Amino acid sequence: MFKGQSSTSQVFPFPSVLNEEQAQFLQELVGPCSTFFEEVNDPMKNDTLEKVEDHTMEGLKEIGAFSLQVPAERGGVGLTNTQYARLVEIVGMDDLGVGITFGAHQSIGFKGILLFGTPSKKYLPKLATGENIAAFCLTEPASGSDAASIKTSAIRSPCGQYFTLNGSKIWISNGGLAEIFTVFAKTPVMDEKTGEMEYKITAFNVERRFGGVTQLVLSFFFSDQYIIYFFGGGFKVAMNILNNRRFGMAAALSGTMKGVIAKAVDHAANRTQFENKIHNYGAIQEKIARMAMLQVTESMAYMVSGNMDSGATEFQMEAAISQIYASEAAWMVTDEWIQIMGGIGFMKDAGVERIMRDLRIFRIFEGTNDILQLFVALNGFQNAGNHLKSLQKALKSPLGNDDVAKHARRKTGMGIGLTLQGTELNPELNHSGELTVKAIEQFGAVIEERLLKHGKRIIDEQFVLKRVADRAIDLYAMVVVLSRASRSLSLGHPSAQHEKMLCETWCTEANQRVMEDVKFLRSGTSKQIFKNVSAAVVENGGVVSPHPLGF
Ligand code: MYA
Repeated sequence: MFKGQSSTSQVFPFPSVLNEEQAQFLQELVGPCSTFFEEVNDPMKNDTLEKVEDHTMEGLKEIGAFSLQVPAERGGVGLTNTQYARLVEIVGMDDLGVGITFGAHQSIGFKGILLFGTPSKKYLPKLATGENIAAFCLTEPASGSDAASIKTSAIRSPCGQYFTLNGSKIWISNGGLAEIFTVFAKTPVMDEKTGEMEYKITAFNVERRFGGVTQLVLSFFFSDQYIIYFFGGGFKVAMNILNNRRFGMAAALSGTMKGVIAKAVDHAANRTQFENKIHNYGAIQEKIARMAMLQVTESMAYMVSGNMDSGATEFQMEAAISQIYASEAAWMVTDEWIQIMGGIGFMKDAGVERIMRDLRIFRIFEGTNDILQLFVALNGFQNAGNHLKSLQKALKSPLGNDDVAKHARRKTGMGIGLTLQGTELNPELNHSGELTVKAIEQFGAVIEERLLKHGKRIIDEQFVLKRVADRAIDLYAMVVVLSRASRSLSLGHPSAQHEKMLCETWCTEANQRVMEDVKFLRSGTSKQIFKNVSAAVVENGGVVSPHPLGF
């Protein structure tokens, strides 16, 4: 996309990765899992207690909910990413609070052990049964978004056998319950090139029983037999743990949205005002239709998990996109639910308030959406930048060079002949496919222009980066819903025409957003206004303009 090209092998056809046995196993789990959440879990009660009720925790452990992705031979349920996504949808529909408790345990708490640990039997059996709970300790009081700036130190003992960790970690989900911590700390490491000592991040497994854990402050003393991660490579370990689980957030939130939409529709179908059920009014209809369009989230979750199951290793951008999109969409859908319910929706007993409160953190934790937007945009620019280097070379001897010809055509707003023909795009969606490739071409053109203008300094252009990320999300969503709707049309699903409508509407609107932002990015004017206004407000310590009436 960032190169203005379409490379569709990972998105067409929509990944359907479960074999018969896996699909059957999943079916067997879905029923009991749904029943458990309907009959045992009480979200309101958990909320009042500010913890998951004990009997629910025990029940979750019994059904294996604490080891969903631990391989069966290591004591877990052994789910693929796609199977996991389906189950966490059920959790997200019922109670995000429970999702956070068991998500913090397995999707980040001990994910590092699963992904990078030696296959020892030391931790996993007890973590898999939920007898031991795990927590992920990265963030510190002075290190939030800037994760590489952590200060917690790990100093090796003179005998070389032990490490002492000192530092403070905050916002540790399950911090009070956990027995096993994945702790990120800086260790002095010799740089092989310069021969100088540098402080680099290493990930450590720490057990509470080592002692030295007080609230907020860690001070451990432990033997190095517990280090399982590459020395000095801990930053990437942290990032990869987060990359690996972002689709899970999208899946859980897709479940939340489905639950929310059902409740909003129930209200709209039964509430009468002005002598008519309110779902008959255009204003409500548009809200419901927009809520339904957010099935994009579901499609993204299964696209990313399917790609991961097929062995893709470079999915960090897609994973970040799915997290940003899902958390924004779920917030929007829930806000509209309140709006449809009116005053009743605002009251605690309606249950929306709890969901909204739980949802709010999803736009912040595991990387704020603002940081993830920068991540998506900068990665895309970096990728396009490598391509641009060869283009710049080619521009010096342009004759007969295909890339140069394409560059010239795009510059003048002409198409370069991108097409989704030849993929498994269903012909009924040809028009939406056209809108998508046109948007990709123009997006690629503007990326190239910005790179030529800013070069490496693009990193400082956050106004540009934010817009680029938003439009990259739109483009990815277009391709994903095209792929999903194509699959439904081709298989003759009963909902295929409905999915086609959603897809067409999404593609039309997303194309308009891309084209508008392409114009905006080319104009390059507004950012100075934002800078000036913000600088004045900050300097003034608040609103600058006096009261309009002078009092
Ligand atoms: S945990 C805390 C979450 N905290 C964060 O996410 C911190 C956000 N910050 C960052 O991600 C990084 O600091 C950023 C980079 C991105 C800003 N994948 O120079 P760099 C590589 C792979 O860009 P920086 C929490 O909230 C990069 O290519 N590689 O670094 C728990 C480069 O490599 P090289 C990556 O400018 C909440 C190198 O690293 C990635 O310092 C509880 C340096 O990069 C990446 N993503 O900052 C949740 N990023 O040197 C409960 C960078 O080779 C669970 N790199 O070029 C909830 C579950 C609910 C769901 C329910 C389920 C049931």
